Amino acid sequence: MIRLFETNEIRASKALDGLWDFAIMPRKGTLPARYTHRLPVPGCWENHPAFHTYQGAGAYRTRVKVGAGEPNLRFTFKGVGHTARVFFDGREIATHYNAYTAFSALVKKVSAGEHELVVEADNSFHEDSSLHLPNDYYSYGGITRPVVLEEVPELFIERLQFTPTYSDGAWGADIQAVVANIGPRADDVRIRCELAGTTFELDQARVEPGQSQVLRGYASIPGAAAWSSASPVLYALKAQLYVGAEASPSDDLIERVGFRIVSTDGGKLRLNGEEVVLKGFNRHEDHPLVGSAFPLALMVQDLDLMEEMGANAVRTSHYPNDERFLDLCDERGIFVWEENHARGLSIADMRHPRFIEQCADVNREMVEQHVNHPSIVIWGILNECASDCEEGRAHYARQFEQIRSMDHSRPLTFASHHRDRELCFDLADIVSFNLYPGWYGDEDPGELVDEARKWAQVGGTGKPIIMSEFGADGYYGYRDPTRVRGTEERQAEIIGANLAAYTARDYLSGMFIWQFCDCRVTEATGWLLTRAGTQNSKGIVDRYRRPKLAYETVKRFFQP
Ligand code: ADA
Repeated sequence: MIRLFETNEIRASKALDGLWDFAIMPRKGTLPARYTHRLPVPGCWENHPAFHTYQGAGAYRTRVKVGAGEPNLRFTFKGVGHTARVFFDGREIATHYNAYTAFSALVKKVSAGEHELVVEADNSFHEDSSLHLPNDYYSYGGITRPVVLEEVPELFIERLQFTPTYSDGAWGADIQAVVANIGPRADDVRIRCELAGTTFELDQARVEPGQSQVLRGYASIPGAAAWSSASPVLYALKAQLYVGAEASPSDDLIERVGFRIVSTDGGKLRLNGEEVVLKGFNRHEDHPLVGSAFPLALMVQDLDLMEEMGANAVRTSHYPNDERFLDLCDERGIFVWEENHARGLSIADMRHPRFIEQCADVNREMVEQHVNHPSIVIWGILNECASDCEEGRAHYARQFEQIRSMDHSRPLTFASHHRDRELCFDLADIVSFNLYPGWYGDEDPGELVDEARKWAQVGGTGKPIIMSEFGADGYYGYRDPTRVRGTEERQAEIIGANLAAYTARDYLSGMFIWQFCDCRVTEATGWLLTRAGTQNSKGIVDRYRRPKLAYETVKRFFQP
C-alpha cells in the first residue's frame, strides 16, 4: 500500500513490493555476482537471522516487466536506509543519502520486455555520512519504505503544494504545481484543479525541454470546512494537466489536504485562532519485528495506543516519518511536529564537509514531500545540536531560512538542551526544551520549567514554550518495591511528577514524553555503553508495545 488515498486517476502506478533477491556486497561499489537470499521489500535486512547486526552494503534486485509503447518509467523510493545507488539494466540512474526521505529516478522510453532493477543500500557509518552516525537510535539497512513505479508522459506533474488561506470568514487555496518536461520540445501547459466542489485553473506556462516549471494559482473555496483535531475534515485536491491545445488531460496528481491556519500569537500555539496544547510522545520508527519498515497495521497500533492514553500529538524524533503514518495523523486529527534528521550533533560533527548539503537536502525533501499534511503543525530542526555557539547558530539560521522560503505557513522550532547557554531562541517561532528533571538531574520539574521560562526570555520572549523531551528509563518487567532507578515504578513516578508540573502550567503550549516506545540503538561504543540492552528504555511501552506502569500514569494526565 502506497498511501491511504488514491494519488492518480490517469497516471498508471503500482507498488513494487514483494520479495526481491538480496546479497550483501563483498566490496563497496561491486555488485554481487550471485544473489543469496530473498528479502521482503519494504523491509530491513536486520529482520533476517543472517543479518541481525549487519552494517554495510547490500544489493536488492527485482525484475520489471514493461509493455508496448516505450513508456517513461519513474521509480520513487520512499525510503532506503541509508545511502542508495540505483541501477536499471546495469546503468546507474540515482544516488541518494538519508534513510528518511524519498527520491525518484527516471528512465525514458523503455523497450518492451523484462528489465533489471538493482538497489544498493548501505547503512555503514561511512566517511560521507554526516547525519547517520552512531546514535541513540538505530540506522537500519534495506529498502525500508515502499517503492513505486509510475508511467509518466513527457510532461507530467512532479508535485503539488497547497497552502490554505483564511480571510473574511472564507477559506482559500494557494496552489503551486511543478510540471516537468522530459521530452524534446517546449510545450504550453495548463492545470485544472478540483477542490471541495470548486474547479479552477492555475496560471498557464511554457515548459522548456529538460526543465521544470512552477504553475501557480489561487482560488477561494466556499465549500471548505476547517480541519481540526476534533473534526479532521480532509479533501482531495485533484490536478489535471493539459498539454498544448489538447482537450483531454494527459496526466494527473491527487493530494489530500485540510484547511487550517497555524499561528503563534500571544505566546500561544493556535489552530484556526484557538489555543491548542500539545500532549504527546516522541516516537522512533522502531519495532523489533520490522525494524524501521513499518507496515500499516503497526502504525495504526502505535496511534491507537497513543490515543488510548489521551495523546493528541506526536513528534517524529529525529527524522521525517513514513508518509502513511502522516496520512493516519491527518485522518485522526493528531498534531505532528515533524523534524529533520539530526540528533545530538556537536560543533565538530557539524563541521563535516557534507553536513550543510546533506541537511539542505533533507530539509528540502521533507518540506516538498510532506507540506500537504494538515496534521503537521510544526517543523523542527537539529535536535540538541550546537545551538550554544556562534558557529552552530549560523547553521540554525541557514536552515530556518531555507524552510521558511519553502513554507511560511508553519511555525519553526528546535529542541534545546542548552538551558541558559542557548543562543538561538530568537531564530525560532516556538521555544522548546529537552530537560530531564528526575532522571539526569534531581531538580523539581515545576521549579525547573519555571526557570526554563526565564531562559526563554533570551530571544524567546512572547513565544510559545514546549517541553519537547522529559522521561526516565524503565526496564519492562523490572519491578521492585525499592523503586530504584530503572524500575517501572520509578519511571512512572518521574513521568507523573513531570506531567503534574507541566499540565498545571498554562503558559506551556505542549509537552512530549520521551518516549513512546523503547528503541534499538547503535551497538555500544562511547557514551552509548550506558544504554543497557542496546536500547533506549525510556518508552512508556516496550519495543513490543507492552505497556509499562507509566502507561496508566500518562492516561491520568493526558485523558481529557
Ligand atoms: C536526548 C535526545 C534523545 C534521547 C534522550 C535520552 O534528549 O534528544 O534522542 O537520546 O536524550 O534518552 O537521553
